[in-house]
Amino acid sequence: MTAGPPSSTSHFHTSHWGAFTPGIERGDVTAVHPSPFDPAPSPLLGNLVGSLRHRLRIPRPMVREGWLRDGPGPAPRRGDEPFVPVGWDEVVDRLADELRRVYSQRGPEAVFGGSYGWSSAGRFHHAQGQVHRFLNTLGGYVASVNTYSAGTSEVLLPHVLGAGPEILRSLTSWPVLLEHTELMVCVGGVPAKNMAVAPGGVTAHTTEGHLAAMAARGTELVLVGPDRRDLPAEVSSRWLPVRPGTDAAFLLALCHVLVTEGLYDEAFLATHCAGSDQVLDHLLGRSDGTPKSPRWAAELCGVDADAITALAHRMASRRTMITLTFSLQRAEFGEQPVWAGVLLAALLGQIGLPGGGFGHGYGSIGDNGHPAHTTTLPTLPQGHNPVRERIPVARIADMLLHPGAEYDYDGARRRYPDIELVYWCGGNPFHHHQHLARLRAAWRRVPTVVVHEPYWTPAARHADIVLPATVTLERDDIGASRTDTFLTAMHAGAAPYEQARDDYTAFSAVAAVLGTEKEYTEGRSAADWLRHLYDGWRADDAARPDFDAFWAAGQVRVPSPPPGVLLADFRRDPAAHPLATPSGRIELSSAVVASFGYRDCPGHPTWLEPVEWHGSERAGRFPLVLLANNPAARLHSQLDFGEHSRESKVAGREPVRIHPADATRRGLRSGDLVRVLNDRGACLAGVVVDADLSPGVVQMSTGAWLSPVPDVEPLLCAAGNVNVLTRDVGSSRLSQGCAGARALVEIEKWRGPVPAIDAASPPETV
Ligand code: PGD
Repeated sequence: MTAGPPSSTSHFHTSHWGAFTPGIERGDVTAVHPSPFDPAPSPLLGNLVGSLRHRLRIPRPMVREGWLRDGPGPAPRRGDEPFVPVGWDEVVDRLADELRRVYSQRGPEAVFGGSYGWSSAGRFHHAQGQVHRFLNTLGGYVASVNTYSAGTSEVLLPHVLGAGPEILRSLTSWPVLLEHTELMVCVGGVPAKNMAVAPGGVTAHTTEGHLAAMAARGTELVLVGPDRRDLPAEVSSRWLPVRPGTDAAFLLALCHVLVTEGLYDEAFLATHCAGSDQVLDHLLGRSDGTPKSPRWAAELCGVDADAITALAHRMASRRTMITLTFSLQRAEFGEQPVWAGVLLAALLGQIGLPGGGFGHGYGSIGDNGHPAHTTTLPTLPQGHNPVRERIPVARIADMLLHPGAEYDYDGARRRYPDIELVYWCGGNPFHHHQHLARLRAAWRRVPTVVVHEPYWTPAARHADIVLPATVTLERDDIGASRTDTFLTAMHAGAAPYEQARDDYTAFSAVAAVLGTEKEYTEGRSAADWLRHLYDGWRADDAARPDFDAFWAAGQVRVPSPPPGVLLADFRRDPAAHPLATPSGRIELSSAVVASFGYRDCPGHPTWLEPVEWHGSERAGRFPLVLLANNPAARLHSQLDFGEHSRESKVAGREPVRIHPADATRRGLRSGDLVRVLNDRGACLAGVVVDADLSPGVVQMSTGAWLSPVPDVEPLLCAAGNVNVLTRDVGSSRLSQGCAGARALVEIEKWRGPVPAIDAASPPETV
């Protein structure tokens, strides 16, 4: 990244991690100049340098050799076979033939088009929007619901608060926290690394500034979690290192103190909550004989009982915000800490007051805590999908492995569809999914896999038909997000690499062969669509500049809505503003959830012993709890080859952080190459000894590109993809969310010959 003024030839652009103007020479990015409006530009911008002409770009359409030879069918070597370069005309015809075959023989219920992924910023060339629109014109597809980010809460919170994602988008704003919050208890921290990123872009990164200002003003910030780095040391005043997976026990014990010492707000429970009796019985041990006292919790979570009691006293005596990160729910029984956090906030009686109550996702993503615009952003219409079948997003491997099998989801009994063709555009399942050996086996059962990608990611390598996509700097687009203060004219800065085409052009060509072009394009070119989408947005407010003025100016400012307080209206008048729960109130226990009879998600917050934690039998073999969380040096797996991401590697691999005592016990030093393993797989990693972690806990980020070492079982990844180690189970039968945040592992020094990272070079072509 370069500071200072951009060159005169460059135009504005934006990314999920910030707005910038690129310096481009000979078709590639040589420098990135952050937006002058950004007080804290993200170093992730540095990954863009050299990314347009990188050797991992896909130069032309490719078809897997075996698919070309044998046609569609299960492929035990998919992901290991060479590719054959073909021309656009040929690939379009072959793809159209295959789509025709599948739609006519098996119907749209046999096409999986969920195609989860962040792809790039830009409202029109939004890869998921494009693929969904395209498949809808063919008759529809099996979709996915919920996200890998917050899928567990997205299903739980409607039962508790009457809304899921909407609630997460209207958290109390940072300026309100700054003014009113006296104590902020950050369960899972407020990790700075995640705040650089927001879907659609953040022109001004302000969150870290807000945290620093809160600390300077005297707000007490307490980190509850096993990794000291999850709340910047400069701002946090206290660290309570709970054991991973035990947050629900810790939170219930705080509730226990409030109840047994009469420090809770009985009136708030009576006027704003439902189901208090059942949950109080549980807290006091009247229903199961075990009071959820600090002493009970201390045994489980490792935090001293007196420290828990003292924290409860402080919370009850001042304006307190309880924040809960998304990582808490990206785990087995992930509903419980979130529900327990809401219960704790309800007992304190500060929900809906400025600076009090709870927040979910501060620090999990850059735009949480910033008020969202109320107008609709320019959005490509996706058409109508007549297929009702949808899977919870993180159940993809189950679906492919067990067609026709039944599963539970949010009170319903469902059946997995039988998939003949997977279409992926703008995501990397071999990054975002868990237990990658299992996903690989599942993926190889599908007769045809189609992927659009700019780069030879693991997802592209595991496809049959690969269409080379442009990257965002190679096309014009409009950048906007629900909280960004600017709409950005994303000017193309370079010609498409080799034969790469944008997703819209690729889909239009296939649609032309299939006779659906008119429905797909509506007769518009990409440039026409930009103007059309912008004009639709402008129609909301006549004061907005016309398209040409916007395009020439590069950005138009979008005023932020005023700061808000979560559930303020409901607090003020619960009868006039009831929640969309059966009672109209906050459901501290839910008769609906209880009626499902799920042992892994009972009707009120409960601590449930995870299968993988320090206390489980399995810890005898794999004694370290691995935190598998989002990376600081890139967005997910994007541009892992970029400069900034590469600089973060240790011994050329993804770093693994380990406490000094655990390192000494294993004879490890910083810089050593190690194997991180369990019985699902293993990966190589570079050691970083770090006292900022609790003993017994190690941390590795997601996003290193899967690079299987040939002929090694179970799967060994040479690059350090942490999802070879995580468990592929739903968080519970209620939400079936992603449970990839933690796993039990062991670490040992790597003594053999050092395997090459195949993912760092393109696959073989013939
Ligand atoms: P990305 O790396 O962003 O990851 O998973 P996701 O699949 O979103 O993938 C986006 C892909 O789109 C990249 O390969 C990029 O090259 C491609 N792309 C970019 N622009 C275009 C374009 O214009 N067209 C096309 N066709 N492709 C394009 C993220 C997911 O991972 C998320 S959101 C979360 S929160 C989860 N987090 C965790 C976690 O904490 N722990 C574990 N163990 N696992 C996780 N997985 C989840």
